[in-house]
Amino acid sequence: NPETVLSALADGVLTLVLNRPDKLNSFNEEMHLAFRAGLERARDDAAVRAVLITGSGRGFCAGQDLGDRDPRKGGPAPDLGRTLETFYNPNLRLIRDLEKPVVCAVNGVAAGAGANIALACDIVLAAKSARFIQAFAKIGLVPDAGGSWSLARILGEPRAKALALTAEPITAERAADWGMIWQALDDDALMPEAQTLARSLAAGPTLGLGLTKRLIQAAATNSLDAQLDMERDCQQIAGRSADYAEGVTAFLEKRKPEFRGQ
Ligand code: T3D
Repeated sequence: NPETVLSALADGVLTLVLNRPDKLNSFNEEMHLAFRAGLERARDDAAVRAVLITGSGRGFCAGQDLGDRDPRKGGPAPDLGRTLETFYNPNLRLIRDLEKPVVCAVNGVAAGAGANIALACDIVLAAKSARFIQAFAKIGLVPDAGGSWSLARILGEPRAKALALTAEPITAERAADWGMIWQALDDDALMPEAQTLARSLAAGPTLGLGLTKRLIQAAATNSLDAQLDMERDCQQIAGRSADYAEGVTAFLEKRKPEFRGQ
């Protein structure tokens, strides 16, 4: 069997490629676990300073492999609450909690949980030919993989409800116009741009970038007072980092900083 997630570390960037192209990279159990192993490596390996997630073939990810959910095979209805808790939710939490930037290059259709895994990443670039589909309503499910949370926060109720209730595809350009993603790019430009971005983030002040991610994510639920306290605490940590000392020294010496991620 080919590996369901290809993983390679270069220039501080751990690239994870969802790799079941004949099923539009939909998730089976093996792929969930391989994806988790990649995200855990990103968390645990200090040599990883940014992550780039993409898909192989013409799609990014079509969510859950519905072949594994075929009711015609008989047996009791699956406990999808359990499968979310066992397979999807740990991976979503790993992406959100990772104190390193996660770039997602959506190379083609992103449907169901595939769309929402993309939206959980920190910076999302998409090929202009890509589509985002909240496919759940087509099969009687509800948005998962954090989609009900992220869509409502990013888009507000009117657009979030319309996307989730109709399962209408939206283009990458519309997703960018609506603030769901950072940029829609010409198909040929997607991977070079995503790699350049990920490499530049990996060469950045990793500790400060991780704290920045933590702050922005906390802002949606914090009061201003709580957020000011949190900024104070994070800046205190960042201010003691070697990368801060290097950043200021490089500025004063009129040269490019060489951050080591510490
Ligand atoms: O179950 C749990 O644990 C709960 C969690 C659920 C999370 C979820 O993600 S639920 C939502 C599951 N996903 C979907 O409902 C999307 C299903 N796929 C589609 O609607 C379409 O494939 C797309 C709109 C994504 C793309 O359409 P198109 O026309 O570009 O491609 P296609 O021809 O439909 O698909 C190409 C192949 O991929 C095809 O196989 P074939 O006929 O060439 O052998 C198709 O069956 C396969 N494929 C696409 N999506 C899935 C899939 N196979 C299994 N599972 C899929 N999700």
